[in-house]
Order: sequence, then C-alpha cells, then structure tokens
Amino acid sequence: MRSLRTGLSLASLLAGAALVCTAPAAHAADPPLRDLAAAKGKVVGTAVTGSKLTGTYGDLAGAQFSSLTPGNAMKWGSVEPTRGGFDWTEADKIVAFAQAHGQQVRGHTLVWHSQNPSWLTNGSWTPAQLGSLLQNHISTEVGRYKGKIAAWDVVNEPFNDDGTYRADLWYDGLGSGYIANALTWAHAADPDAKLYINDYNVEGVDAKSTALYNLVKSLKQQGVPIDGVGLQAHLILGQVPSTLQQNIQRFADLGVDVAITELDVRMALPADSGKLAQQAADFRSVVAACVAVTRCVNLTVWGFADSDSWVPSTFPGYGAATPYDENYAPKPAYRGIAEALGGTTTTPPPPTGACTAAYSVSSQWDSGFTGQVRISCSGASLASWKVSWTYGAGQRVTQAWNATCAQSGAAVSCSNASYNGAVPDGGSVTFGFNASWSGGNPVPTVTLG
Ligand code: 9MR
Repeated sequence: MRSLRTGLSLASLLAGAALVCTAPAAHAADPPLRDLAAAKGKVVGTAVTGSKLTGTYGDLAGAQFSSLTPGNAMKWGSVEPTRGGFDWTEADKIVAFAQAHGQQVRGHTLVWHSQNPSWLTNGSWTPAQLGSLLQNHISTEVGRYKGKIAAWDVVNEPFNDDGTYRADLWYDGLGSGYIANALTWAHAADPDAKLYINDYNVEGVDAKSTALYNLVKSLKQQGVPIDGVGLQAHLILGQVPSTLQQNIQRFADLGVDVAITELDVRMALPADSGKLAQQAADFRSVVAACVAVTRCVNLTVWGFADSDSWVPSTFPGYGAATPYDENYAPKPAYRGIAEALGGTTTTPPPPTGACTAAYSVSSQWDSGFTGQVRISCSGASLASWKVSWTYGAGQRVTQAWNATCAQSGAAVSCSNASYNGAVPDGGSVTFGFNASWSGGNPVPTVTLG
C-alpha cells in the first residue's frame, strides 16, 4: 500500500503526465440514438445500474437514450429486503437522473417469480394474505413514483414456453386472477402510467406469444387496464424470429402498445468481425421491425455496454451482447441500431479510440468507504495518467494505493505510481483508496487527463 501524500501541487502532478488518449469519436458526427429515435416517433432506452451513472457510463446513458429501465433497483427484493424495511436509494437515483436528462423511466417490475425478498418467498401465506401483500407492494411502489414513470412492467414472465401459466408464488397462491388484480391496483395508484405485461421468448409468433396474445385480448374484453406488452428480446446471434414484425403488429391490432424491453444479442465468445457484423444485422432487423409498426413505442437494450450485461454470468462462454464494448466504444451493433432509426449508412471513420476512468465504491461502512478507479483504454493507450474529481459531500481521501493522491478542499487528484503509468490499448489499470464520509456519499464525476 502507498500512503496518501498530501500537499502535492497540481503542477507536480501534471508534470510528466503524457496523455495520448482522446475522447470517444466513433459516433461524434452522428445524432445520438435518442434524436434519431425521436425523429421516428420512438423512444430508445437502456437498462441501467444506478451506482454506475457517472463518468463515461453516465454520459452515454444520458446522451444516447430517452428512456431508462432500472435493471434491478425497482424489484421487490431490492426495495423491501426486510418486511417493512424499504430501500429506495438506487431507484430514486435512477429516476432523478432520468428527470435531469429529460428521459422516461420504465418501471421494472412489480410482480415476478424471481428476485423477491426471502421474507416473502419463505413465508407461508393464505391467499388473502398474499393478495393483500401484493396489493400493498404495488400501491406503495407505484404510489411512490406516481407521475414519474411512463410505463410499468406490472407483471413479468407469467408464462411457460408452452403457453401455460408459470407455476410460481403468484399463480400457485392466487390463480391467474393475480394478473388482472395487479393491473387494476397499479392503475389505481398511478392512472397515467402505461401498464404492461412483459415476457421473454414471445418475440415471434408461437405458443407462448399466442398465450400472451389471448390473455391481453381477454383482459381488454373485461375492461382490465392493460396498455402494452413487452417483448424482452434476449436473442441469440443470427436468430431474430422471422415473424417478429408480424407478431408486433398483431398485438398492436389488439389495441395495445408494444415495447422491445430488454434487447440483447448474445454470441459465443470470443467475438470476431464476422459475428459482430451479424450482430449488427440482428440489431438492425429488430429495430426495423419496431420502426415499421406505429404502436411499437419503445425499444430498450438490456444494458448498453458489454461490461454491464447479465449474459456472461448466466450463459458461460457467451457475451458481447450489447451495442458498446467493455470500454464504451460503439460496436457495429450500435450502427445497426442507428441505421434502422434512419442514421447514416455510410461507414464512419474508424474510431480514434478512447481511454476512460470509472469510479466505484467497493465497500462502505459507518464513517468510511473503500473506492476504486479503473482506467481503461480501447484504441488508444497511455504512458502515464492522472484522474481528478470533486467530492460533493465532504468526503476525504485518507489513504491510496497503486496511485499517489492529493486532496485540496473538495478536489482530489490521483496520478499513477512509478510502476503502473502505462495503460496499453485494450488494457486497464486500477487503483484504490480509503476515504471518510458523513451524511452522504454521492459518486463524483471523474475526469481523466
Ligand atoms: O439484468 C438483471 C440481472 O442483473 C439480474 O442478476 C437478473 C436476475 O434474474 O435479472 C436480470 O434482469 C432480468 C429482467 O429483470 C427480466 N428479464 C430477464 C433479465 C435477465 O435475466
């Protein structure tokens, strides 16, 4: 470990800092995806992790997308981990970020078989108790964000692949009527939010999507408030269903909106140029199918960068499923989306590359925390580096390792140690620090260079 050196002047930090990195430039000349989508009457979104909404991740999430979906932050297990013990921190953060960036929020999700708190799943409930727990949950969460959520994935993944109802906590305890009740309770809590049923493997016309179709039709006939269906679209390279547009259209013809809610296209690793070109074609055809149907209103990717994707941990050997690589450089898939939204089809000049710095808190206790900053390069390299940030809530760095850090007032500067200044193209360097905090510990924006 290296100790914090205080009183180090900025000049001495700057001396010897030979930065050769440049800002991401691959799409600089093109309008961002959100502008292209708006010109087509569409909203384009991404799932996000609240704690990452800073630095390059935050810049891209804010600039490129007009809708955010909390990837995990609004799930029951996240917001009420103990009975009556609520934690809205990450969800609030995402909603505030979206409001600050003029973005919609898709609330995800109120009723699901997964990621429920253990007090709920381990409990033993009568149907009346279970129904009342669900009603309270929906009223509380939807009520909290009333007026701030464009659409809720009210019910998530209610079907098996053969079109029968999934036997889960809700179906087993309450029968299929839980779906109509959940929609009705959500509508009561926020009459302006669009209410969706969301599922996977319902992108093409098949038994599962037909079960969803029949359910939506019957709910509409009964006057249950249902506004849309979400087609998750967790796809495999080269396997976009040929009936995707036809399927979107048949839901639209029922009088509901359609959203592509969780688009990603996974491939066997390692990626190569042929696979990335196929992936671009896959993204292009999904987006084109949505563009072709007026009622397909929102197209959301499930994480915009490969470093923020659920795929590698769930499907070992698979990954590279999103439009940006692990260093936030746009992939051919990004162009596939842009082109289907009417962006230029000419190949842009090759990226000049970028180095970026990402700040994260790895653990936090009463009065202190441990943080780290990762400096990564793609298409560029560094001979030495310096990162700086400004603390917004009085945090103080007390100790650093693998870097030399100095803090003056709220301003922190850290430069490389003698042995880790070089960051090669495709590589990264991480340094860590301890710091004190009280009152709050907001994540600062980190500047490299
Ligand atoms: O992206 C989510 C991941 O971080 C979680 O570990 C995972 C747990 O099941 O849930 C992921 O999101 C899921 C979404 O909520 C519903 N559709 C499938 C998504 C991928 O698993």
